[in-house]
Amino acid sequence: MKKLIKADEGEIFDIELATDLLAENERLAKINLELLKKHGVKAIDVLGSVGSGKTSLLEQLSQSLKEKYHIAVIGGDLTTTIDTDRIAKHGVDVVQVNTGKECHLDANLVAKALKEINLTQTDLLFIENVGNLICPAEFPLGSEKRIVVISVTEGPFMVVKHPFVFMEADIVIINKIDLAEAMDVSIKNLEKDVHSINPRAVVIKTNCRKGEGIDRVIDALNL
Ligand SMILES: Nc1nc2c(ncn2[C@@H]2O[C@H](COP(=O)(O)OP(=O)(O)OP(=O)(O)O)[C@@H](O)[C@H]2O)c(=O)[nH]1
Ligand SMILES: [Mg+2]
Repeated sequence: MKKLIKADEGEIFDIELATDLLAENERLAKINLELLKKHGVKAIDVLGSVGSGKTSLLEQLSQSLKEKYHIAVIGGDLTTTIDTDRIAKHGVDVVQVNTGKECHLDANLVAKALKEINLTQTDLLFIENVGNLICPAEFPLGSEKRIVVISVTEGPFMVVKHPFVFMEADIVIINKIDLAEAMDVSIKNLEKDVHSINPRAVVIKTNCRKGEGIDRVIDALNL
């Protein structure tokens, strides 16, 4: 026998506090966006599940774009500085935000991080969120564009199981294409799943370890 329980909107824990929290986050995200615009900084969110290749993508983008733009990266991670240490090696500015137990960045944390960045001399800001396809979707940070990174090693149902994060994506990266055959995952089907949720999303296949497909990401960002 198979049973399904669906929570109704507003049920149990979905109380006013949550609504207020999301509204307050949205208000702060707008302030971040204004501040970034005022300084001419183009900000791009990078979301994706754990280990999908977010930091590898940012290493590739930093390496390719650092001569043309002054780049800053905010890295969200529960407790470590591993990712921002990797990115800093490419000669760009980094700010690590440790969220402790929180599974996502929020606009308030990003506002704090922005205070640590010289916005006047920054052209491009990438924000790597905590690895997670669920919570970050609900918390805008003040960016202009959203990249979602998935990889074939997460299996064939990654997209259909997490529709919300894909609805707001401008670019969806299907990473680790070198492992698709070994994982027996159809890249074509993943792409179809993305477009059935969000027809306007640009889908790009990459191998972020080797730099394959990075040029297309740069084109899609109009950089
Ligand atoms: N084979 C292969 N490995 C990759 C590719 N991209 C990233 N990796 C590897 O996958 C692992 C995780 O990559 P990261 O870039 O750290 O992933 P992440 O999404 O930043 O991970 P978290 O921040 O921990 O969620 C690393 O060992 C990378 O070298 C790829 O295209 N192909
Ligand atoms: Mg990372």
